[in-house]
Amino acid sequence: MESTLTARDRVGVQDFVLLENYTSEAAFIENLRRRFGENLIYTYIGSVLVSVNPNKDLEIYSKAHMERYRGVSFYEISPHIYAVSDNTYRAMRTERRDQCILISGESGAGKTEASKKILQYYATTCPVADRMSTLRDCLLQSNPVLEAFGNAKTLHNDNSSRFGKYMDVQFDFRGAPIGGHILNYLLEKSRVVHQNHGERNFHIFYQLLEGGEQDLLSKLGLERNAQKYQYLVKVCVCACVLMSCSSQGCCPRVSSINDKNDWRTVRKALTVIGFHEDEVEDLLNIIASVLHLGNTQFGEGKNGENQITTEPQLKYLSKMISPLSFEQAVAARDALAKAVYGRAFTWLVVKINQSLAFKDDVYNSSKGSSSVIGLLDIYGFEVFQHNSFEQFCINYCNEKLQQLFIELTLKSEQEEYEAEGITWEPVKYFDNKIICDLVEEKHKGLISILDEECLRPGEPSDISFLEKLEDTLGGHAHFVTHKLANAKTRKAVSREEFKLIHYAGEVNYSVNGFLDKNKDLLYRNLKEFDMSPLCFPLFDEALVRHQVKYLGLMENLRVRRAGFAYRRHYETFLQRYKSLCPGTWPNWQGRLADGVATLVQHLGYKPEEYKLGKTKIFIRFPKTLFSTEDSLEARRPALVLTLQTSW
Ligand code: AOV
Ligand code: MG
Repeated sequence: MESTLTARDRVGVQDFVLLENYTSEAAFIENLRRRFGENLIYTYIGSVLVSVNPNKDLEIYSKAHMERYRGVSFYEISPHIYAVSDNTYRAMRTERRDQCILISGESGAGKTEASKKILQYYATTCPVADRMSTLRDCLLQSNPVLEAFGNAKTLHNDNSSRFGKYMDVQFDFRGAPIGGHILNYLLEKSRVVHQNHGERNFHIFYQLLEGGEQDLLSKLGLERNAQKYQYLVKVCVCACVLMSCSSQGCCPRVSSINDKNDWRTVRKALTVIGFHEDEVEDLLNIIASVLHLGNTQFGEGKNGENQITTEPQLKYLSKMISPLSFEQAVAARDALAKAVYGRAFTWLVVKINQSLAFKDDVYNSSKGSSSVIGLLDIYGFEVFQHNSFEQFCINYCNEKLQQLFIELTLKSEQEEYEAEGITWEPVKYFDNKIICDLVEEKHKGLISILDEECLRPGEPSDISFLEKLEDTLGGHAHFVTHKLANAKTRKAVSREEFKLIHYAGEVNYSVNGFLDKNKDLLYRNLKEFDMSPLCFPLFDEALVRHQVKYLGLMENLRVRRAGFAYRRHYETFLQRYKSLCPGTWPNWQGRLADGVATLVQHLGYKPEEYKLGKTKIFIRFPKTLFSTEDSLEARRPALVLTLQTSW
């Protein structure tokens, strides 16, 4: 007994639902800390996986680990991202419904790593459909390529995603991956021409310069020295001066990044995905042209007009982006660099999607019977010293994701109990809809006001936009500006900023550049989601407490603790398990609810283990359903087919 207690004291509980003092935030954090101290980075809250970033390699992702989680019930084995992956996969197969894994957390918390682990799990453990083995490699190799072009070092994360990614993996009727599709959201293009001090441009620039063969660099007119390129190191004299940022990134070398090795990985990955040599050449030409563009400088001509004064750049630019005239390049160098890079990124995603696409001419038999697992990995909530339009978009995106999380785990859960007539003590939680509305409401939300200001005739400016915001949103509990603040808080917001009180904390946004940056954007709505791994960075108690609070984990736990792990429509439940009870087998003739009551009585369910609603049965503990599943499994005869041969 004593040793059991000691072990439990040491490693904590693997599901917060089992926490004795489940309403105490201190107990919640203590449990996380104990587990983290034992390198146990994963803990459940019911079907939600909470993950704490270890920031070191733990040996828990081997093929042997994957095998351990295959086909094993969620609660029989310690929590892991593989358990979520496997559970989602099995749900897709048994329920024949599309599934989605939603990953949320602050910048640097481990979302992208989690999404890669999930993909690796499927690539390793799923059966391989006929002639589809290359798809597996394409799925895996799409990551280093997209990260090279879409990730960068920021102050929060050396490999920060600067675009949102939603990936669908399509499976055939046997559960083999047969196709994939990537949707990319809002690449942070401004990074091409400007990075804050201590940050870098997209990885690919440094990879090419560090790892590219000498012949290749010569052909592209590049030198193997990042310091030579303004977009990688220049002293910044543009709008960011207003944000008191005195210099560009200035950190080509980062100890955690090996650009030379990464270059080799990316080069190989491009080939595996199916890029032809000439396509790779085109892509690298574009990357080089962006660097040349950055070095293009302007000088005054004889008649006072601006002229490009850097001839070598002109030579390469004219070769590489021939459809564009020099005049256009001169007029909008940075805008051009961003547009060129943005288009190259879009083209890259299109190409990857072509190689991942389900080719029904190759594999016709699964047509119409496939299912999909979606994987959402966005850029995490971020707060820098200076936040601009990019952070506004990123944080709004996280705000929406949080709303979805609330919707799935708190709101819909409680609404369902109510609709089914299950007795229930509602759990209060903070609904961030009020902040989403502040940003997105038609006509009076922040985005509408911004769009209107962009289209308004006359001379709209970032400051006139700020004034419109003050007129329309003044008085809103989550919106503050210098003018609107009281004497005590005024200092905390400058005259060119507005402050949003997000679910995850307060952020000051500088309006400088908002109008220009808004002009080339596209928003997309997110789709339905299901299971939810959440992630935290490094064990800093204050940081962890902050995230536990804003992610609503305590409320989530309370709902889970009081709630029911599983629910099934009477018909589905009866259909699946009726063979386990002579009273319901082969066909139940009466009311479905009575059939289910007969069945669970025969199975020996105790009254506290379940409740019967209007249309569904609610089962409190997963182990109850698992033991029923086990009984079903035990009844299934093993099938052995023998063939007679005549020779
Ligand atoms: P993010 O995706 O959540 O941030 P990442 O997944 O890129 O964060 O993780 C940041 C870094 O933390 C990684 O580069 C790893 O070094 C480390 N890390 C994360 N998860 C693990 C793990 N399970 N084991 C070991 N190290 C890990 V951002 O994209 O910035 O929002 O925009
Ligand atoms: Mg990421």
